[in-house]
Amino acid sequence: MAGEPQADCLFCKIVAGTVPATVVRETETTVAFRDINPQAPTHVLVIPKAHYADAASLAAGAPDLAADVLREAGEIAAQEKVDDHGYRIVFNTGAGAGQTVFHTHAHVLGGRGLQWPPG
Ligand code: D5M
Repeated sequence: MAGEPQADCLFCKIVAGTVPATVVRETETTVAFRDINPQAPTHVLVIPKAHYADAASLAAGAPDLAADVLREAGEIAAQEKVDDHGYRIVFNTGAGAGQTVFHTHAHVLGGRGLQWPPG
C-alpha cells in the first residue's frame, strides 16, 4: 500500500535504523542524512519516513508530506549554512534521470558553484 515500508528498500531500512546513516536532522515525518557519495561539500538527502517511490507519487499521494520534505530541504540548507550563496534541491525521477533508490529523496547540494544545465 502507498506509504507502507518496503522490505527491500534501502531508505526504509535507514528510517527503521537497520542500515546506518549519518543523520543530521529528523522530524516526525522526515529524516535527513549525508549522502554516502557526496557531489558537493554539502550533500544531504531528505526523505519522507513513509515509502513513496518518487517525488511525483509522493506529491500525488501525500501532498502535506511532500511539503514537509521541501521545507526540511530549506532547513538543511540553513543548518549547513549554504543558503546565503545558493543551493540546489534535486529529485532524480526515473532510472533514465539517474534515480537509483526508489524511495523519494531530495538531494540538497551546496557549498560550491553549481553549473546549469546539470549533466
Ligand atoms: O540518489 C541516491 C543517492 O543515495 C546516491 O547519491 C547515493 C546515496 N546513497 C546510497 N546508499 C546510501 C547510504 N547507505 N547512505 C547514504 N546515502 C546513500 P539517486 O538520485 O537515486 O541516484
